[in-house]
Amino acid sequence: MADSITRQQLSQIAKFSTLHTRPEGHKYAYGTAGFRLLGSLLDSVVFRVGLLAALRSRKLDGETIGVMLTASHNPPDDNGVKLIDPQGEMLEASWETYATKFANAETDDELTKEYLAVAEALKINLDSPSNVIFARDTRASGPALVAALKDGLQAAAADYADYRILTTPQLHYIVKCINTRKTAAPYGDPSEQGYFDKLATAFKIVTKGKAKPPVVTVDAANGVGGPKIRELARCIGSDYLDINVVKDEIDAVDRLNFQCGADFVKTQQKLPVGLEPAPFELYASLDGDADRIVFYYVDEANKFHLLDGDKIASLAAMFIRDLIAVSGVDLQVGVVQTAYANGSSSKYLTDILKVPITVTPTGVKHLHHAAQLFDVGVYFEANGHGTVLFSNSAMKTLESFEAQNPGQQDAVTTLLSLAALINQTVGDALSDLLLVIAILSHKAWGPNEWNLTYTDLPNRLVRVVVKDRTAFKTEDAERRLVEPKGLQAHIDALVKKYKSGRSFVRASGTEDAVRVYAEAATRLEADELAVKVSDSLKGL
Ligand code: 16G
Ligand code: MG
Repeated sequence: MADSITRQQLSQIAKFSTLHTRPEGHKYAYGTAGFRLLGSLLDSVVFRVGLLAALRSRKLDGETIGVMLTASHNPPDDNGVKLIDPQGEMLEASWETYATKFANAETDDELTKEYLAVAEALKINLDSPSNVIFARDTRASGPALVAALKDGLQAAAADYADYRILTTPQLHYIVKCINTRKTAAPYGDPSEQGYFDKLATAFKIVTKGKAKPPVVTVDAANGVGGPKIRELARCIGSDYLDINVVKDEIDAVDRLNFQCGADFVKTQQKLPVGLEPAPFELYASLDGDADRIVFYYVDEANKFHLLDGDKIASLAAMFIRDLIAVSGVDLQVGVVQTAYANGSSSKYLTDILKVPITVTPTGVKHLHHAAQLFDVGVYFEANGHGTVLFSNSAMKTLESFEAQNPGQQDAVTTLLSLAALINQTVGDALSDLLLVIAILSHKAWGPNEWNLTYTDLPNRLVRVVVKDRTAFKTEDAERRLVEPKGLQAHIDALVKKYKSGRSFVRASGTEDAVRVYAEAATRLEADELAVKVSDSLKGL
């Protein structure tokens, strides 16, 4: 390692670090969603993430790494930061430990030591190129955190580019575009306009000659998704897409995710406050960084019906399965779910669509990796985060397929355009919105017809505070408890008493609590089962 370069970098890091001191006594952890907490506690963390991003790029021969500043669906005062790997995927898990170590280094001296230790352990040449790009959502704490990030990148001598305000999936897209630019399969133009154009072009091809898509009203959670959806709609044109955007006050910073947005609608199972829906029209809500979406509508009695991630996955799997059948290509579509997937959706996929299902633990990275094992892998968490992945070999099969008739050709063209329409890096509310609208247009369906594909079992989710959530150990993709001993047998006995009953308990990965999920044939029974299982945790 060139010693003078190393010394110079370490002294720069020490110097800049004094401008971004770590608040005393706070323990940071890089979790499934990166670092996420009050924006006012993140300055030193973001500075240090800049250092880590620089190292990560150097470790990967100068490939571009992304850094996204966002706290997604959290309240306005929170913020967060996460790293994006070169193919637009989430940071490799082994690096989460380094991120946590960097964030918790007590002194400047300890920080430079950690930096050097990682460089040495992974044989990283500190004199080699490093490329980082970053963006932020609309939160008030964003600009100051960008300044901290730039200091970190500068201290570590990385080249960087500021993409300003983007949705999280847009940044994932741009990272992948940059890193595939000179390969045989470039992902797209590495710019926001490139992103809009790619989606707009694909949407127009997929919906060509089909029924006029249903009008959709989108609640943008007063976040970054609002202006981006308008821009996207402008690129598509009003002849192809009829869209209203509401809850798009990005300047009213305290309204972000407040009484609206995907998380509010999904967890409260009700409309965003102030929305007055027309019966049987389609509505959707995004979260604060536009990587989640749920749909809904009201019927003639003004009853609310939620079309969540399970419903999106089922719709997409059905559509893609049918296209594959018509085209005659030899590809298999599969669906990845978690334990939270409604039992009716799993039954519909298995018994009616005859599509294979894999169940993984909660958390996007688990679903994403499992989906990569199918030719076409559909994954959605019930909360509305998800996408559809086309494997490289599936793309090759489709691209080289010689259709025997116009029907087959049509189906293959639609499948290829879907692969362009659907963000291949991460769940993307804008791309998922277009996917759903395109499918509804093909089927000439409104939200009610979509909802009728299967009926959700009533379900209840309960948060229970326990003495030690780490005492709750699970197996079988979190569906069964191994410890505390004996508890699973007790749950099994309770579940048996309910028609279509199912219940599981798992420790939350984001809060100090455990979660109880229960579903059963009727609302009353689902609630009762949830209460009984929760009661059995008393004293634990
Ligand atoms: C994180 C996960 C999300 C999961 C949630 C579960 C990512 C990017 N996010 O937000 O997928 O649904 O945790 O939270 O993986 P819980 O463990 O508290 O139930
Ligand atoms: Mg989000």
